[in-house]
Amino acid sequence: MAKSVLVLNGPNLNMLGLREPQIYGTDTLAHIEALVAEEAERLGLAVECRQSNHEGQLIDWIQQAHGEHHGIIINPGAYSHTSLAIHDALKAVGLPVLEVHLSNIFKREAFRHHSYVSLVAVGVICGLGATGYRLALQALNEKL
Ligand code: CA2
Repeated sequence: MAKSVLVLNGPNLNMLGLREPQIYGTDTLAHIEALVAEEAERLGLAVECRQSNHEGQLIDWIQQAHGEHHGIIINPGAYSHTSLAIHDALKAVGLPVLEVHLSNIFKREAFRHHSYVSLVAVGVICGLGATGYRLALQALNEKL
């Protein structure tokens, strides 16, 4: 059976392509999810993409990934820098996690330089836009 990957996007990422293209590019979230689906098919992986603006919803999906998915790719958005609860949920679920950021968070404000999620991630990809999700799928595929 195909290994399954859960791809989570956090708050405001539903706005992609609509605002701040100089930071986040012109791709919409739907376009990024289509690229992810295409790459997953090429790799022979099953994939499920979800986005929420709510911390608790993201945590529920992370918990439910147990027994359902084999790995998680997450762009936690601003929760990267604030959410100990998402950190704890990812740690508890025990699946390999790849963290993705569209922008290079290290070239931006100091408050974006720390991520609670990075502490529980196998790896972090940032600054490569939509390509980051494709690379994360490839990296996770090698881990699974
Ligand atoms: O670079 C990333 O992918 C971020 O996770 C994006 C978050 C930001 O808080 C992180 O520091 C880095 C923000 C997502 C906001 O997305 C928007 C997209 C279009 C218009 C407005 C916001």
